[in-house]
Amino acid sequence: MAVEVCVKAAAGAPEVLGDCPFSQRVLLTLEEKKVPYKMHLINVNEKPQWFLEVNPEGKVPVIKFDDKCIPDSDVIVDLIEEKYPNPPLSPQPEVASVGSKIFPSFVKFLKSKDPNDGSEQALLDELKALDEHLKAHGPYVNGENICGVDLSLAPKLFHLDVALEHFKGWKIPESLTHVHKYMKLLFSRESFKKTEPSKEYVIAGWAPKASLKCFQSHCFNLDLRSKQALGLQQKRQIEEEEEEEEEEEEEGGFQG
Ligand SMILES: N[C@@H](CCC(=O)N[C@@H](CS)C(=O)NCC(=O)O)C(=O)O
Repeated sequence: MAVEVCVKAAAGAPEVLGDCPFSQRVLLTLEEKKVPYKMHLINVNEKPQWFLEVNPEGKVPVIKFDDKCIPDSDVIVDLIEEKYPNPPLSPQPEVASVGSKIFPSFVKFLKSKDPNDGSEQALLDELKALDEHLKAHGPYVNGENICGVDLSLAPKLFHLDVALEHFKGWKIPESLTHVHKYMKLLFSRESFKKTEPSKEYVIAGWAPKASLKCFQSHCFNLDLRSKQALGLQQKRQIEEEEEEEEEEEEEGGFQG
C-alpha cells in the first residue's frame, strides 16, 4: 500500500503542489528511495477538518505510517530511513549540520528593511562556508552520493534563489562557483523536477514576509481567487511572524 503524505497546496490553487520546503524535502526523500506515495494537497488557509483531527497542530508535512499520522519533516525523514533503508540517505554525522544556517539567514535578509543590519553579510558568510565545504568534499555535501542534508537544502536554496531575486534583485555571487554547480546538480535531478513548486507560488508564499510594496505589485498580476487567498495568507503570516518574533526574543534564535 502506498504511503500517504500531506503536503502544502499552492496559495489560491488548492489542486496544485505548493511552496513548502519541508513538504518538498519529504517528497524528495520518497522519490530518491522510489517509495510509492499518495499525496494529499492541504490548503493551509482553509485546513480540512479531517486534517486537523489527525494533526491538531495543523502544519504540513504529515505522513501516515501504520495508521499513525506523523508531522515534522525531521521526524518523517528519519522514519522513512528506518522503513526504507535503500538507498541510504543518512548523512555522516560530521556533515549533518552543513548549510543549516542558510535558511534562517535567508529569511532574516528577506525580511530586513535595513541594508546595514548585517543580514546580507550573514547570509553571504553561510553561503561561502557551504561553497568551501563543497569545494573540499563535493559534489554533494557527503561526497559522491546524495544524502538527506542535500534533500533538506535543495528546496531551501530554491526558495532563496527565487525569492531574493524577485524581492531584492539579489543573486548568489558568481564567485561561489561550487554553490552554483551544486544547485544545478540538485535542481536537475528527476526527484527535484517531479516535486518542484512553480516559482510563482514560491514568490506568492514569501510575499507577506518581504516588503508590502513588492507584495502589492506582485498581487497586481494575480487573478481574484489568488488575491483573496493571498490576502488571507498575508494576514495569517503577519500574525505568525509577530508570534515568531516574540518567541525569538524569548528563545534568542530563529527556528526554520
Ligand atoms: N518544522 C516543521 C515546519 C513545518 C512548517 O512550518 N510548515 C508550514 C508550511 S511551509 C505550515 O504548515 N504552515 C501552516 C500553518 O502553520 O498553519 C517541519 O520541518 O516539518
